Amino acid sequence: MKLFYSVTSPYARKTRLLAREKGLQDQIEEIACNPHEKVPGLSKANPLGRVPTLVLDDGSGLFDSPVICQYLDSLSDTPRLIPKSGRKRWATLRWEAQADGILDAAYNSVMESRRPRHEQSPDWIDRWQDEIRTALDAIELDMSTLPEKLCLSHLALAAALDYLDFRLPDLAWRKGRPVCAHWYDDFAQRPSMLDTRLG
Ligand SMILES: N[C@@H](CCC(=O)N[C@@H](CS)C(=O)NCC(=O)O)C(=O)O
Repeated sequence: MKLFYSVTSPYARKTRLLAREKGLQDQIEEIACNPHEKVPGLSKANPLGRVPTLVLDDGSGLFDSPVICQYLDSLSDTPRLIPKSGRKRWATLRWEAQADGILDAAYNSVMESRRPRHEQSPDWIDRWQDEIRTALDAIELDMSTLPEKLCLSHLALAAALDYLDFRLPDLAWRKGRPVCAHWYDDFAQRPSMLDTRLG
C-alpha cells in the first residue's frame, strides 16, 4: 500500500497515527507530497487530488481520512481501534467527526487568511474560529467520556489539537480547558505522535 500525505496535513496525520498504533507502518509506503501542486499518481487514485489518499496493491485509491482509518483498522484485530458495532462504535465515530469538524474549521480559516487581505472574509474567519471554540468547550466537558483504552477517538482528537498548536497558536486552545490540555500534553509523548510531527 502507498499513502499520499503531506507533512502539514492533520487529516493525513490521523491515518498515519492509526497505522503506527496498529503496527502497520511497515506495510505502507508513505509518499510525502504537496497536494496544491501536481503530484504524479495522486489524481488517478483520488480525483479530488487531496491527501490523505491510500493506494491499495491493486492500484485502487481510498479516501478520505475516515474511510482510510476504517480500512486500515479492518486489516487486523490487534488492536482494534474502531469498535465493530454497538454504542462504542458510534461514540468513537462521533469523536472522530467532532475532531474532523474542528479541523475543517481550522483549515478553512487558515486558507482564508492566506488570501489577499482585500479578498478575505473576516466574518467567515470569526465564524470558523467560534465553531472551534464551541466544540473545544464541549470536549472539555466530555473528557470523562473519552474511553480509557486507546481508540480512534484519541487519535482524531490529538491530531486536531496539535493542528491548532501548529497553525492557530493565537487561539490558545488550552486556556480554560485544563482537562483537555493535561490529557493532550501526556498523549503527545506517544512514539506515534513524535514520529508524525507536523512541519
Ligand atoms: N475530509 C478530508 C479532507 C482532506 C483535505 O482537505 N486535505 C487537504 C490537506 S490538509 C488537501 O489535500 N488539500 C488540497 C486541496 O484541497 O486541493 C479528509 O478527511 O481526508
